[in-house]
Amino acid sequence: MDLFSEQPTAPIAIATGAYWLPGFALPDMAALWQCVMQHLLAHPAQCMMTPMGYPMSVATSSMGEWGWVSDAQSYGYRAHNPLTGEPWPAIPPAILQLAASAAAEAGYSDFVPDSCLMNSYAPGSKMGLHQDKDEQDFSQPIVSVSLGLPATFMFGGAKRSDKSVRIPLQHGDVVVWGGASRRFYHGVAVVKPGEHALTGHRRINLTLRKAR
Ligand SMILES: O=C(O)CCC(=O)C(=O)O
Ligand SMILES: [Mn+2]
Repeated sequence: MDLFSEQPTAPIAIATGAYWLPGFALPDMAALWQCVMQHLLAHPAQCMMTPMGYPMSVATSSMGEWGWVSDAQSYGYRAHNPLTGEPWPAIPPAILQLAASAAAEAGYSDFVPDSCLMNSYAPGSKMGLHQDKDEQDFSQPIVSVSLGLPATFMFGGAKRSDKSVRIPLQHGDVVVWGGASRRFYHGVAVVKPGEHALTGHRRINLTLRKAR
């Protein structure tokens, strides 16, 4: 398998304003992976605590002006890594460019995220259905990039009980949602055991958002 040079295919609408872009990140994968690896060396992903008192299933780290964090008191955007007290490092240009071009491909021009959450899924981890609603400006879309192990992304509607479509995300796929579906429920089913030639025994997701 060639890890870097496979070609993307056309966007697929999964809901109003929401698109699956299979393979969109593949042409930029070498630069992207370099950024991810470098970042995780300095800011390892950690399973943060939730205010409910449980560790999150997914390990997280952040880049950008605002990092998404959770602790025993609350969750939301913070300018500093709680583990080091340092500001989060800037989002590298290669990732900003990928986010802007994926957003444009889905019809959202001029997307400039100020937050890049890095989710690291070991086999057995998952993310339950939730809305992304800690941001101030819902006119901006969300760009979500998948690396490594495959996963089933569930994308529902405005209500938790709405039926979800199940998207079989692969390494290099991007999902973009905004407009009418900006606050739609979504989640990730339990990641199955496996090994990916680039990421090893994990799936990594980059979620780019405009937090403030
Ligand atoms: O891992 C994914 O594909 C989705 C992540 C997500 O929804 C989030 O971090 O809010
Ligand atoms: Mn989310």
